[in-house]
Amino acid sequence: MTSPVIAHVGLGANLGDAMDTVRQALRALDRSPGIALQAASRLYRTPAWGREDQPDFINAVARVETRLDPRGLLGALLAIEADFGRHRREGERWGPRTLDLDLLLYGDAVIDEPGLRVPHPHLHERAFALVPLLEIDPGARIPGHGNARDAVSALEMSNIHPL
Ligand code: PH2
Ligand code: MG
Ligand code: MG
Repeated sequence: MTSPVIAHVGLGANLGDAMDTVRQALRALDRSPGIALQAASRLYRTPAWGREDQPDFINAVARVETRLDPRGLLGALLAIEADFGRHRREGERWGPRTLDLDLLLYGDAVIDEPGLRVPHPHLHERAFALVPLLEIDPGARIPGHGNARDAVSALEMSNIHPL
């Protein structure tokens, strides 16, 4: 436990009823001890990034206030993923998932530890995360990369559709 910090969480799903899953996951985040939901973006339909042979994703970004330290917050995110029936398997990198919760930003912290990298190492190159992030926080900064607004301007955004 620490004094309250603002963190941003990316939500993604592309198996089952992905819209319902993301909406329920936002509520689950807010109910999770030590985490208060401050703002949530709209839901977006986005083409799969990294591995294109899979269904479109539903993505959103949440701003939370948390008293958990980064490890504690990550643990809470993994627990919510598991509650939604996500089973991690070998070799599933960038593959389809019932629910993915990614720690995108934790205040202005820069962390590079096994299993915990903040800012999320791909945030600055993913329009599916940057567009919803900018919707709720137009001035967002990515430590080590500058303004989120500048990062997104280099990316294809025309296929990121709010629902
Ligand atoms: N997540 C990935 C890999 N590719 N593509 C989109 N559009 N949205 C995602 O959330 C996503 C992805 C790995 O977590
Ligand atoms: Mg992810
Ligand atoms: Mg993840």
